[in-house]
Amino acid sequence: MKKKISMFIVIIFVSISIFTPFKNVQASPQPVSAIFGGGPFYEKGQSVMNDLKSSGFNTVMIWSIHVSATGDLNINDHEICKNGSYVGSDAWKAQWATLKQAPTSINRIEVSIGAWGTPDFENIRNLINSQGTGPNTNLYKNFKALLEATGADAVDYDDESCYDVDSAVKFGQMCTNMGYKNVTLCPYTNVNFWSNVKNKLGDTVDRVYLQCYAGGSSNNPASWQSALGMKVIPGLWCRDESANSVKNILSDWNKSSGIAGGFMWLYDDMLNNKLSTASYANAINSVFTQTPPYSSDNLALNKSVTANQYVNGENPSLAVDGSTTDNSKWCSTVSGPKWLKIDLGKNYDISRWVVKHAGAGSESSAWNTKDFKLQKSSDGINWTDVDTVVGNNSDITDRKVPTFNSRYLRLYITTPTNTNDSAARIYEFEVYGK
Ligand SMILES: [Ca+2]
Repeated sequence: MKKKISMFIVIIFVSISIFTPFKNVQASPQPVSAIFGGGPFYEKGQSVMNDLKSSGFNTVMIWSIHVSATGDLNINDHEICKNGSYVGSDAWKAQWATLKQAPTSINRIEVSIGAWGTPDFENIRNLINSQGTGPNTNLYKNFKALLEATGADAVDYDDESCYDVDSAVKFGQMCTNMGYKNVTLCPYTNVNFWSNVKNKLGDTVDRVYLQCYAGGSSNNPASWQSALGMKVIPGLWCRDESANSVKNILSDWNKSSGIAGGFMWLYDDMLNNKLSTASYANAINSVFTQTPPYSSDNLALNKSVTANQYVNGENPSLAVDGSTTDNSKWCSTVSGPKWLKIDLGKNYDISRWVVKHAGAGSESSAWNTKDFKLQKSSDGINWTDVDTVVGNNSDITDRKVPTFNSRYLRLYITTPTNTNDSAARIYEFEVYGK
């Protein structure tokens, strides 16, 4: 069958608890890095399997499984299941079976059904309407044989034309009843159809692969996530995007709306153009392993601030005014600990704090604050240490901390300088969330 370029894949993650509203659950499965491939997955032998195993992708999607009017199955042009039996190459079956064998990055295999311009889902609809989904039907027996031959974890729907909810749901139930663990969706348009299928199949649908290339190039993952009530895995085409641009695009989507992974379309093109499979897998994986970017919003800026003491003209508000010039600092000369307390006005998630000392304001770096800590409080009265700095002599302290939630913060200084000078000089105190 002729391979068409436009396609979708959707995968949905299972909520870890059906009793918790989905948006709050955010089951935390491994971020998905998936690759779709066609002919080479069947035709090119063990070297392709070895390439996939060492790529860094964790999911392999064999595309496309075609369904004939009688329910027999092809992988692209190759007949693979007929009259209820596997009739494909034995060598391929053995090669394919190595995909999940250690050492490998692959832990999931899916069989992706359909493509642009092929009547696979129309044939599924017609067969189910005329014969049902019983274990003696040719459709059932062939998909069972396909499951045994491929070890697939899920069936993926790349329906681009039929869009019949009833048969799509019955087909999914048939597949999970025979042993496929999940159904995944691969849309590029018609969100209402996919939303209906997802709702009717429930947690069976654990992934949505959203086509964001070709016909789906204008898709916004956030709007699909909102419509489907689950995170999606956006896909990009290696013909259009370098590995670096894949990383940047997915990273932007992940920052703005949080996505469940990414997928690449299409292995065949990578092979033909000598693109590195691993470089694309790394690009996707790096989006989810890098330190989450911090917001550029300084949550302390111009917030209500007090101190246990300050020098005339060098009041606490000068430590949160965003400036390090023109002596814009809080200075305290009280004996003993000196503190600066900020009321953020409400609770925030905080993961980074910054202090700009004397040297950052063009004073002597020897006056940089030496020993101090960040404290948090829920009532502004009782304090808990969050992070402690000892022996600092840098002009700027920039600390990342595990995310905590607080309204009140305190900079608590125990040794104000690296000399005998007893004055604390804080040009700016800043806090950031992710
Ligand atoms: Ca300042």
